Amino acid sequence: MSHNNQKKIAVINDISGFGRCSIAVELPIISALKVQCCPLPTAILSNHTGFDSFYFDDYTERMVPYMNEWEKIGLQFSGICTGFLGSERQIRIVEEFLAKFRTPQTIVIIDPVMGDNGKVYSTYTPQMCAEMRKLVQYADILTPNLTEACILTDTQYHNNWAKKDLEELAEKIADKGTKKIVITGIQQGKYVANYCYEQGKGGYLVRTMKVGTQRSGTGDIFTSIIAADAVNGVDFHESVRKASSFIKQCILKSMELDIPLTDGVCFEELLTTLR
Ligand code: PXL
Repeated sequence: MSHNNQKKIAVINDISGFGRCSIAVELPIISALKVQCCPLPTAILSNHTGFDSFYFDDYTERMVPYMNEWEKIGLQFSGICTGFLGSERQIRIVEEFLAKFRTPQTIVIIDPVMGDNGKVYSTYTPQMCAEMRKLVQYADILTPNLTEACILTDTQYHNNWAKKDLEELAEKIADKGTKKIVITGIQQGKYVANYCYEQGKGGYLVRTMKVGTQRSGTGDIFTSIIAADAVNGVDFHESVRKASSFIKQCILKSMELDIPLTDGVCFEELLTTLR
């Protein structure tokens, strides 16, 4: 008998009580893909920061004693997945977590949550961006959106990317050692594209027909599917296609139910179709 007989992913992210993002979507999505999800909270929010007002309770000081207990129990993780981080100190704690729990078999998935639509999030300082640039060096898989890919590489954000420019952007990130990268949310006319880059295989685009408007939390759904699939040994290309198509279905359902953009997507309606 062992705590480690089933695959587990540690997710280091915030808990937002409303708005369907971070741990609130990672738990159900990763579980639906038959992997045990173990959350380490970074902050507790009443609702995400995309609302005009929110209550924010920083969890930084509690993270170390929390993860020390996991070490005492002897937990081992097939995957470690990081998302929204609230301070420089927190990014360094994530590095400590990796030092304690990462094994040669562990897949580290980093979603460098820093901004969107060409802008850095209001809670993100230049020092945090610098610290995040260090953290991404530990990633086996990195899932930045286009804004974050630009921040990570000091590249000017714009909306008109040729494939060879995307390749250059991904290669700059891959130079730091990341094996697989998917740059999400690239607007291409009627399509929204993801640029995928796999070391040894090169780059390719996965495009889906654009539906509705961008909604919060979709990046967290995307990364959860990529993370669970990675520890399940699913091919990266197939996993990116699956995640994009699932999100598209979720957006369509959210439009049908007339859900506000801030509230994320009503993935619950489709969760049983995910496999
Ligand atoms: O989905 C990214 C995200 C996660 N967590 C919090 C956020 C956001 C994006 O706004 O505010 C608290």
